[in-house]
Amino acid sequence: MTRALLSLGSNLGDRAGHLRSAVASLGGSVLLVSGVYETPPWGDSDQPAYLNAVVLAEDPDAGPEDWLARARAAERAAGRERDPARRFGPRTLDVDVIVVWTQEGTPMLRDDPELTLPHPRAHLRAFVLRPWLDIQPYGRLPGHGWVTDLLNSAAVGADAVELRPCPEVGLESTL
Ligand code: PH2
Ligand code: MG
Ligand code: MG
Repeated sequence: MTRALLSLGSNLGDRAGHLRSAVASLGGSVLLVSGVYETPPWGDSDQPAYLNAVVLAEDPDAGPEDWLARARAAERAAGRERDPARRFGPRTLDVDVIVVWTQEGTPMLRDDPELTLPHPRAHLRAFVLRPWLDIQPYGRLPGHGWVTDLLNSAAVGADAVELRPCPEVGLESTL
């Protein structure tokens, strides 16, 4: 059994619909769904605002590579097209595997070009940390500490105030 924290992001097309489809595609493995936030684009400002959320999921059989495969399947289903020239460019759906824990709660590590765990930039991304705080008030990012402290750090705090909660999307009510 593993648990995975997955981040969802969309800034093209029916953004809320893409997030909803991603949660639906994860099916019965979904334990918790965060609120949705509209967030200014990070890394490449020349693109529309994103909707972001996170999901905590659990599966008796899935390992880290299975979570990655499920993330990619959800992206494909949303018609995701990868532009190799624009790593941080716009996308219909992005599903990133942020942390995977064993049954005992030990974070699993991966250092692979296809999958780095924990996600190497999660500690810098308010659009991952803020929704994560919604569902795990005592969440810890392995190697970086408490989610709540990271959100208050100088690097992330300025971005965190720019996030707009979107209760009208109601993603958490899809459970
Ligand atoms: N994803 C990116 C690049 N920039 N900015 C926001 N606000 N949210 C995202 O999910 C995001 C981004 C590439 O994965
Ligand atoms: Mg991403
Ligand atoms: Mg991604």
